[in-house]
Amino acid sequence: MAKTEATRVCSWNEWDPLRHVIVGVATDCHIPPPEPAVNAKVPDDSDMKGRHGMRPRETIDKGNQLLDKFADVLKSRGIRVDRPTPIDFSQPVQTPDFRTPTQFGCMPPRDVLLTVGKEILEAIMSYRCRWFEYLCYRPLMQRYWEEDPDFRHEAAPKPRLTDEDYHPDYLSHGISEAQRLEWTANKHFVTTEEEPLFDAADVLRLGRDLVVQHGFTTNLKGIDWIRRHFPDHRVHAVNFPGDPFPIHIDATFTPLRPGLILNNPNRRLPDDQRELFRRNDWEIVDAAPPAHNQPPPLCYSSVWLSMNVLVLDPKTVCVEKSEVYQAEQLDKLGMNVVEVELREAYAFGGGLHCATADVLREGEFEDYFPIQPASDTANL
Ligand code: DAV
Repeated sequence: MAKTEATRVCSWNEWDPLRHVIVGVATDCHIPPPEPAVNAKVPDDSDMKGRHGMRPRETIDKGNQLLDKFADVLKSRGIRVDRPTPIDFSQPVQTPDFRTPTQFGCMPPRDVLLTVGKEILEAIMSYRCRWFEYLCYRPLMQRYWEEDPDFRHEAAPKPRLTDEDYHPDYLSHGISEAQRLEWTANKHFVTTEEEPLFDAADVLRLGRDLVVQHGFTTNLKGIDWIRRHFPDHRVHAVNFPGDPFPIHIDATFTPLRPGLILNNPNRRLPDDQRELFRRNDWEIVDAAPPAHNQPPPLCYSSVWLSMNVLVLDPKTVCVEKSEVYQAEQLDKLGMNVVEVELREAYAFGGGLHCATADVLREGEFEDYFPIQPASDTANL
């Protein structure tokens, strides 16, 4: 899309041909200071434990270099790319309910911005350090609002994020993996049901159906909020019991095209939640293993960012360059693979899908699941 073409916001799913996208920026990214939701996510043996403040300068420079190159790859394929404007993340966040000494960053945009049709919705967010992150995207939102008369710019209600939002048993040290897996299986997550909470990256857009992960960053009230906010959609709550740190659905369940989804083999969708896909002949396949057995330094995401791919159209997918097994599998599944080097930017909060947020994909609002499961609302 040429720069002179008027801005149009519209994206209904994760696979239609991508025309316009936001790519995050690593500038001034901080390791957040301790707070309940962050403490629960960062593993005890992580090199991020006990550290906070601006991330090492050389990692920021390298991260920006890779993100710029990723943007160039997308531009060379005719996709318009916009970038957020970082605010000063060394500033504290103070509300009547909490104070945190510093903030987070503006990577990854996927966590904050949920594009559904002609709407971009600023998510609630469950980390105190990410409370003001939407400000980094406001220059773009304002521009889209001025240039596209059909664009709906929405913001979900800002949360209080008092201590009532977090279960105290997640805040102790030395929680075993077995304990975490038991809690996850019982849907006992760090966030409580005090108020609606969701991150945008817990939501998959599949046309008329939105599939939302219930986990650390999104609670049932948050899913109910999404359901009430999008009355023309059907909203399905899912959870993945094999994930000891369930934040964001996009390293767990990755749609590639109508009828085909990759699922993390360590975090399989439980049988009783597969009905929607089964009834409509969608195939759920195990993702290939990651190429690495450790995340890169100062990274709080798992090695499964291997499956955090960005679909450019139903036949084309961007895969991180070192993730050779994932690339091979996608090739076998009939996709053209575009390699993108981004591993050294993983520490900023994610891979290729996380690092982006949709503005425009071609295609219409479609119903890919005409046969709905009988028992669906049981999940909510
Ligand atoms: O597997 O650590 C990362 C998802 C980031 N958006 C994981 C989830």
